[in-house]
Amino acid sequence: MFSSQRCRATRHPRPETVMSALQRPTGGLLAALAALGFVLFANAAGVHAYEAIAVTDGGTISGTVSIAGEVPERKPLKVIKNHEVCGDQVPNDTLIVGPNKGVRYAVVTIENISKGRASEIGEVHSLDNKQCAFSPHVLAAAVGQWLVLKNTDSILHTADAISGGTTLFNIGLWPGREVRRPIAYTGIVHITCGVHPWMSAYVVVTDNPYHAVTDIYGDHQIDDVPPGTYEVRVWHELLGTAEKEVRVSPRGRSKLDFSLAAGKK
Ligand SMILES: [Cu+2]
Repeated sequence: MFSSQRCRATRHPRPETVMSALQRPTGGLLAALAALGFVLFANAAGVHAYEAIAVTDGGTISGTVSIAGEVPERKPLKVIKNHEVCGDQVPNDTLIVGPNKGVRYAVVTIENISKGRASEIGEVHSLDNKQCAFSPHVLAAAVGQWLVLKNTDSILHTADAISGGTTLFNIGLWPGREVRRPIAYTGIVHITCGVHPWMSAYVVVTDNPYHAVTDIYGDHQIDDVPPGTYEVRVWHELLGTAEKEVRVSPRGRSKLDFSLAAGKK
């Protein structure tokens, strides 16, 4: 869902695909990590390499993701255990609609970008278990960064990651525990808690830094985009995906709005 057609085969790599990708010179470490269950997600970078360059005249893509038509009701999620910590219900983050029907937690990515600003290698993204919900509910990251799974609640949670039908890890998170995982592979990772079935989060991983998660207004912004024409995609866990072509001019600002229909997915 987050790669161009050309790269479709690498989107949710099967183990053998991963292994062939890991036969590159840098693959030894990744292969070892994968064998230990330490690698979050894989990108066959030899097939779809992203090249970091200096961007001096980049433009900005920004706009709003909104929901079309009637907004479906999303009831709070019912708590079925650990009421003493979780209460009787927790907020439903699967569809959050803000002012002017803006949609929170949609992820905007540039699909066909092969060159651009370097990602912040080593950047750490935190995914906390807080009041019986993952926080944040959705985050975007780039290959070469880290995911730190935390638990600030006083009860056991787990973080179980799956992508394209492949289990990436199952981690028991006792209170106060923090576990780091390298983000090595592109794709959409769904994370759930094995103890509390209502808990869910997504991590969208790209091989470049050009991604944005919408805020409560549905707003997104992607900066420092090299001039050119791009295919930009939005993804939302319930509203599905949409794509639009956008032209970015030197130091220009390209407006890009998406309207996603409820019930599409
Ligand atoms: Cu939990």
